[in-house]
Amino acid sequence: TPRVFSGIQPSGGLTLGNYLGAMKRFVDMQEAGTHETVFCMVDLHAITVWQDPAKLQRATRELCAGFIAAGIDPKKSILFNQSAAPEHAQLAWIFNCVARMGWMQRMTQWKDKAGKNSQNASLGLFAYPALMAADILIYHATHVPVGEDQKQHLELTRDVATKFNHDYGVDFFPITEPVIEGAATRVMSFRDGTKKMSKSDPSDASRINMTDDADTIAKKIRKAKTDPEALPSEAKGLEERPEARNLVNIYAGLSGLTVEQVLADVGGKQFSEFKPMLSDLAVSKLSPISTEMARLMEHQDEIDKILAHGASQAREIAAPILKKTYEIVGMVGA
Ligand code: AQP
Repeated sequence: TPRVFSGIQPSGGLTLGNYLGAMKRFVDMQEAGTHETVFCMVDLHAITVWQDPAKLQRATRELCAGFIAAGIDPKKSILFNQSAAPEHAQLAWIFNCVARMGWMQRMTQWKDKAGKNSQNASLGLFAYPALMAADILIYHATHVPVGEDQKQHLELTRDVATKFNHDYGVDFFPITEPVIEGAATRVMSFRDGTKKMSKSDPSDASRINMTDDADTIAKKIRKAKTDPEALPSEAKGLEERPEARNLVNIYAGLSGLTVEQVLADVGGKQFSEFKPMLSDLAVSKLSPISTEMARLMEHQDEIDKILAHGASQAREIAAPILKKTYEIVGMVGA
């Protein structure tokens, strides 16, 4: 069976962007049953920028709780944290030697996160996409569901696989397809419709956290930046209106309707009328998840057991692929 891999960083709490752009779609893929599904809390990626150790542990467990609360079933999907399967880091080293400096320098995430003082960024942040390629290719995953922001990294994953296969004269690593689908592949900040919603944005009002309560969700949506016009009745009318488009996309993502279907219903309404509708929908979809997350977080030992089991399942797939890679590369004792 073809295999799906995707990951989320435990670099803070989950946001609505992570949920709609990634997690909700992971659940759809698990339920479709057409692929073997492997989902990972990528803790090694998280430490490319400073993480307080105690907070990292908590965020990893909370992310695991989030996966389960959102509908990932550890009996149907492999669910684990990256560092518990050391094959990821081992393959990443090989890929560090395949990928080129110039490829990394072109990555917009590197440019955004390293900022002007890039000499002071970690070497790990620079090499991030090589580790991501390893995460995917250590499972020979063919499909990777992600948000729009990860598209460039997935192209690099394809470049790594192509160059490895070419350099060693093999047809070993698959050329992965990104799966970027749905109405909410790029959820934007509530304060700036041109910036993506992000867990590391210093402004809490810019995002909905999966752990926000109903009042907080309603308040953030009420205060979300908008323009003064009424909603259009066709998607075309959202083109020059990033904030309006964002809220409609979120509505579509949460309801499972298309943007056109949403606009057929709400076109002509003012935001004063649409925002409460969006709040009600968001609360009804997100509250059960946050309640379940909180319940699971009271059973840390169960979370740890699930993660340990997932890691052993993951390693069963990863170990032979790493062994074969070492053989191809010429490592004695592989
Ligand atoms: N705003 C978003 N809209 C749609 N999808 C999103 N994703 C993230 N933000 C949005 C998708 O979520 C998955 C996991 O992301 P990640 O945690 O690995 O890293 P990220 O993309 O860097 O997410 P954040 O929230 O912005 O984290 P920080 O602030 O730590 O960098 C990916 O599939 C991503 O596309």
